Amino acid sequence: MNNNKTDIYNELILKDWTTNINDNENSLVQYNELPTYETFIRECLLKNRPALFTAKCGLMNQWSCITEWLNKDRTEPDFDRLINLYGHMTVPVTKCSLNITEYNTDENKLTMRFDEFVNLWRNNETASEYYCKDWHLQKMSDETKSLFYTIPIYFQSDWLNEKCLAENEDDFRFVYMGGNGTNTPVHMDVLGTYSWSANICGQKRWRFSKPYSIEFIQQPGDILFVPSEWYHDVTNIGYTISINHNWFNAFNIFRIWKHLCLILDDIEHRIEDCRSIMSDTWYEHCQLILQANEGMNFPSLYKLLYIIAQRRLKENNNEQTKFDLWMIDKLIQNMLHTTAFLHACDFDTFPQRPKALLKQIHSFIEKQKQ
Ligand SMILES: O=C(O)CCC(=O)C(=O)O
Repeated sequence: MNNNKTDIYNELILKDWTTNINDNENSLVQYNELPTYETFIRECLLKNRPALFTAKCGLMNQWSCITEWLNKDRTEPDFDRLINLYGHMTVPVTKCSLNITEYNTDENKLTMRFDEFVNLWRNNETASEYYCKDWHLQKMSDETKSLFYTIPIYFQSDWLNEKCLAENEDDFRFVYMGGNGTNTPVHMDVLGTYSWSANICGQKRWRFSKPYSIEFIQQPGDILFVPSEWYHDVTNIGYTISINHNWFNAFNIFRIWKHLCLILDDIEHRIEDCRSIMSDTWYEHCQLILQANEGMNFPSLYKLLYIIAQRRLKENNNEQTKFDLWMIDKLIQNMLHTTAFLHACDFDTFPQRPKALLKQIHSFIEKQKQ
């Protein structure tokens, strides 16, 4: 079944699908069998609603990390094998303790050799403290050509990682390994992105707290879709391994843009008093702070849109290509009406000026109509 084929894109373009989706679905969709991609779009992406693909869907059945990383009965990590495979690598580790509830503070972050981490992990069965997280293992493994999982179709349209891989930059594809009680405090994902989290072993207790409270346990073999801008915290139960991506695409790109605009507003307020002394460079300075805080600013978001657009323009025309280009067009037009974008960006330094890119997209779309 090619469940990627769908007419929904034309329908959304015709309706001029508004990007202001209200998060008014307060429950988790549970899939025990595979929905079509179109069903997932309608039930989750358009409604910004969380979904759990349970192990019954079999999305992870063929993943080699299950056979490579777990013991024979697939209940726990095969610690020795993991050390054999990755023991020499340096990994990011967070020291979890009950009195640190703030998300992503530097004071509890460290790095260590992976074999050192595994020994701490395996010897603290009941009360683990060290959580190996945000490990870019897939990117490192790409170099040795060993792919240990495949991305389910529902999450394949991913502009963020597509751009990072095309530009050979740090990506947003992570492996997490931790013991009982290790946790990630309440947060919203970086830039307001979506995430998906596939549980390889152990259990994870998820709590969504905003905009709605939902609590549930993710079992091994379950994959969770986390919508944009939903606050959540996660606690591991037992020896837990998971794979997780942050991502965005045509369905939440306006949320990313609005998120950047909101953070910029805040930055502008905070350094308003320097405005008169900095005059010309004040807008640029705000963008520098935005980039430092969020890992993205207006010029770098534009560059991402340019890269995705150029890749789509080279593709065979299909409905999804057209939809992606249509959304990029909408967003760039919106950016061109934003004062800070016009003031802070030197279009001469861009790989292509925004108006020229819009023209190229329009002529591609017109050509397809003929
Ligand atoms: O698994 C974790 O500890 C955190 C994962 C998470 O926050 C996410 O996938 O958005």
